[in-house]
Amino acid sequence: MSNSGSSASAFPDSFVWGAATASAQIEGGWDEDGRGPSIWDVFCRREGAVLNGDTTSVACDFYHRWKDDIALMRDMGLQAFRFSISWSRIFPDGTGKINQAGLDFYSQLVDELLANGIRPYATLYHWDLPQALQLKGGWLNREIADWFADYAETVATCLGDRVKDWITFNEPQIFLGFGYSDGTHAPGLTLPHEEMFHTVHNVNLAHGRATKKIRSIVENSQVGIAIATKIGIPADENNPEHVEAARKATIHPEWSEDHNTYLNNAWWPDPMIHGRYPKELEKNLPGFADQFPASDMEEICQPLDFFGYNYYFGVIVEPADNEKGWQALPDQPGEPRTMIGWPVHPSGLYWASRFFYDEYQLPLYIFENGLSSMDWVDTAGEVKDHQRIDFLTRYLTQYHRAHAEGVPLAGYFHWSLMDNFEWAQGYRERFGLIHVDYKTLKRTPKLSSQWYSDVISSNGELLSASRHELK
Ligand code: PNW
Repeated sequence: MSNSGSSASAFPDSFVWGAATASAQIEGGWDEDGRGPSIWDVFCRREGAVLNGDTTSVACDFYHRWKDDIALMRDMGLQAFRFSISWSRIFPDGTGKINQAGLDFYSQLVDELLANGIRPYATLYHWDLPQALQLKGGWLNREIADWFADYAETVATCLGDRVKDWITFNEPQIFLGFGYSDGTHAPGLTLPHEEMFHTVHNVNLAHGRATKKIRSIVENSQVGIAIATKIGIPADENNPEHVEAARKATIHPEWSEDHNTYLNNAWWPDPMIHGRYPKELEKNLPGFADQFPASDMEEICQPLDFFGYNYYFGVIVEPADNEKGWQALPDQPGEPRTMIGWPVHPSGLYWASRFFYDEYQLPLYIFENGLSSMDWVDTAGEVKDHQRIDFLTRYLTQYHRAHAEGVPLAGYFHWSLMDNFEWAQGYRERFGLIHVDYKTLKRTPKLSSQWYSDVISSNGELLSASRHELK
């Protein structure tokens, strides 16, 4: 297959290099300029909900420091910045009256990004639902599809002349699976499957209606999603049966009694892109999908421009003589793990890209990839995060492998631009290219940000210089 990059070791010419963040994780300013509370502002004040009682109140103070942070992005040579919009900054009550100061904040942010040559990618929903809407049932209430579409319309009308790249939802798997099923994320609910699938369906409907609005308002829009992933990685990649077992583990949902049911990839993209739910829904909740008007699926299934996914680690699998046709291999003693405890699985980026492209036939973006590491400012005043550089070298090399085999790759966004509020883990985990001292809010670009800058300016060619035994 052809390789459209300028050289065999580069990424495609049109490839976009960026870094990602989310409003609740970086902004702070939680009650400033008319903003209403989100479910995370409420949840983090609940005793025992977040490690050390950490809160979203100040976070990285991006709400006040965004200009300086954009200067750091420019110095790093970032081509794109993925940020999310805080719904309750725009609609303090979730619906109804618009808070102009909230719109102005994002409008100025976008202007400053563009003035610095950085392409804005806006995520409409990265988990911080207005608390006022939670009190009306949140994602359980079918009306949320219209609330979300109205919010999307307002934001697209304000920013759409300058923002062309739109992501409706970030990781429905996690905000529903953790937030509504196992209760470890906001709003902390533990609903049974019969109720959970209403939240699944309402997110899908909200996505469809918002996508239609964005397309009608924004000229030359690019719209898609960013899903979380559970990726099957073949134990023996030279064995085609292992590859097929891994494909099944990646594409077909598993059903279990707990929130793991929602970690599967297909519940959202199957209806959004194929216009149908996976057959496992009918099998486990017979008749569930029939209760909705047939027109729902037409609304959900809108043309999309890209398939975005976030990847951190996968599951190593082999074929098995069971109903699903595969089984996971046990953890290996002493296998590499990041600070948060996740294993290091670079080749999942290659397999995910292949499997998702085969299944959904859309150009791919990685909207998040990275690690939390044991980063601190050393006695020389620097953060020498060699492990991040090694981790990213391995993962990006596997992403490039998919490109070399002809899978259309649109871009890569590092998670995250800077250390930030890692949800229930509070500020303990550091995922950034830039270190943040939460006492002083001082930023220190880590060694990896210089390295990433060189990767970007060489369009990935730099990676091949250190490519050895990278699997
Ligand atoms: C993503 N898992 O969450 C989110 O999109 C980010 O906001 C977050 O900071 C980042 O990844 C790092 O956690 C995830 O358990 C949460 O596999 C949990 C999982 C994956 C992603």
